[in-house]
Amino acid sequence: MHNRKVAQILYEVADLLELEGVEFKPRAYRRAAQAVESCPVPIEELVREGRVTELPGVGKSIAEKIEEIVRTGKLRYHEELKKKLPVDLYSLTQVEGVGPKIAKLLYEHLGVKNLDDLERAAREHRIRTVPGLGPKVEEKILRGLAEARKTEKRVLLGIALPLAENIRDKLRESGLFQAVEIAGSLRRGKETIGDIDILGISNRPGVASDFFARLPDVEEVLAKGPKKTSVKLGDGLQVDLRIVPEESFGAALQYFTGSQAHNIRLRERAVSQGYKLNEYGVFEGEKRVAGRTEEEVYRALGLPWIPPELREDQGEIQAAEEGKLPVLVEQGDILGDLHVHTDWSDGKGSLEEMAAAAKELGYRYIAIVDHFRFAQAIPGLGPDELARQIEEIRELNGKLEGIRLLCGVEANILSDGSIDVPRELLRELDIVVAAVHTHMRMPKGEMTKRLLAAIENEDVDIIAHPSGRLIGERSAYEVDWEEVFRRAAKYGTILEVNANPQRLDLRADHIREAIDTGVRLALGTDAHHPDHLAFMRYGVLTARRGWARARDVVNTLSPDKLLEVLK
Ligand code: DGT
Ligand code: CA
Ligand code: CA
Repeated sequence: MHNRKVAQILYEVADLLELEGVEFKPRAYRRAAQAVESCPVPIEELVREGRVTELPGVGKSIAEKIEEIVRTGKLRYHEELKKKLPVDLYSLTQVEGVGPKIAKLLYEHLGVKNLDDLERAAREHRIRTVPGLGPKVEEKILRGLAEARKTEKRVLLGIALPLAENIRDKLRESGLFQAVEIAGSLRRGKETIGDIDILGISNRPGVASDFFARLPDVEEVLAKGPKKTSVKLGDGLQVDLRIVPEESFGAALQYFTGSQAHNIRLRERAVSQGYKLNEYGVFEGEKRVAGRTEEEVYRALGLPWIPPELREDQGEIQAAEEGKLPVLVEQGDILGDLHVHTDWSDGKGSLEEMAAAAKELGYRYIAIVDHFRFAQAIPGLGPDELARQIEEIRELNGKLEGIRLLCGVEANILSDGSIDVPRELLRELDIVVAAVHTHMRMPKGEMTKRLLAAIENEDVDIIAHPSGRLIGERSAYEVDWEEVFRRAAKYGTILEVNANPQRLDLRADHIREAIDTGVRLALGTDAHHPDHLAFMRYGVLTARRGWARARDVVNTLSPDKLLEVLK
């Protein structure tokens, strides 16, 4: 039972409960599903060790349900709920334009149970005949279907990267390779990964390929040869290992890192300069003039080395040519995490534990921004608790060495754009993060107004996960981004790059647009557990894909400078 499968059942329970008009519970199940999905250890292991409640957002009751799923492969509660709507709700709601309510309508009127049914109904123009739906909805669903088919089998960066690094390290340690590197979309830091590409140099390619094919994570060998071996891992992810000659390793690394669009552009450049470029090298006639390293390949084409995160044919080759490549922000530039939860709200670590974990990472500060409770049953601090937490943090800061906790809150942006935390409390805080957590399906104009109101609110420092998307799970709000970025720049409101692998929000192209408009960014992991602080790397990768430099990111500043900016 893989984590993903368990998460799917929990997501379905959330949707089914929502359809029944149940309050709060859907959110709890969704949070649990996310926690299971992004948990780096197999859920079976947690069940075996009785540690399921360590997952953020998982209390005793949902933990028991997770245990039942792992034990029996299903959940009675889920089966019971499903009787009223026996459809593949999980897959259907992956399609943009199809939420649980529409899925229910489509089932009741057209008998749509799965993606194939949905596709048929859309193509035959039957969706527009359903009361309440129309041609516009039908078109949106058709577009969403094409997109869903494409992303169906893609895996989150945060899942794929640790898996790939683990394989890479085992290959390196085997002593059978002179070099091993990760290539493909993973090296470019893309938010989702189709398959893992690994390149190696080996003077014993046969033995080396065998070793790879026999790694314990491998479930199935799809193809095996001295040059290329493809395998499938337990959770269905494919890994391609290519063994290439030393003299063309750089050219192969360049080629298999992609993107395809970048490669095509680079090849055109090579041709226009009288060269040939392929995965074996840069050639002048029959003579290889470069290929051993990537630097050599780019240099032969008159360019500096281009960071993989920029290789998307978005103007990077021209920037390289003009000597205008940005010096991208690096993990080492980040001096603190600006989005951290604790067990005061729905996190699993105490203030002390989160501080210790942050110190371990070499940080100088973290912002404690626990949820504010604006409605009952949503775990969060009330005004009195927040006031007490502020005192406790101040006291703790007196004792802690080498790390400083900033007092903050994650306030809710209500439907009218106002903030739910009382002003006099906001004034006590070092940092105020605000985010949308409810009423997410507002029309574009209203959602834009709502965000703008929060941006213009002088008490608000940072807008967290501005688009609200959950990759592969929930699409972003409809928002006029240009206007949001303009206003954020004008009012000096910082926008977050949420580093949680399921969010990566803002996303890369929005980051670039925001920076160009003059917006400053804050990187935060949204950690609900000490281990989550390590998500920062995904935020850094995403910021780099958005062409962000250290100076665009406020948490590269020293504690004093940061506090000045926040004032
Ligand atoms: P993915 O796996 O869908 O997340 O994305 P990539 O970029 O890893 O794509 P993949 O695994 O199909 O191929 C790895 C790289 O190899 C790709 O980024 C560029 C290069 N490549 C693959 N096929 C072609 C091709 O037909 N033409 C060119 N120019 N490059 C290719
Ligand atoms: Ca790939
Ligand atoms: Ca591949």
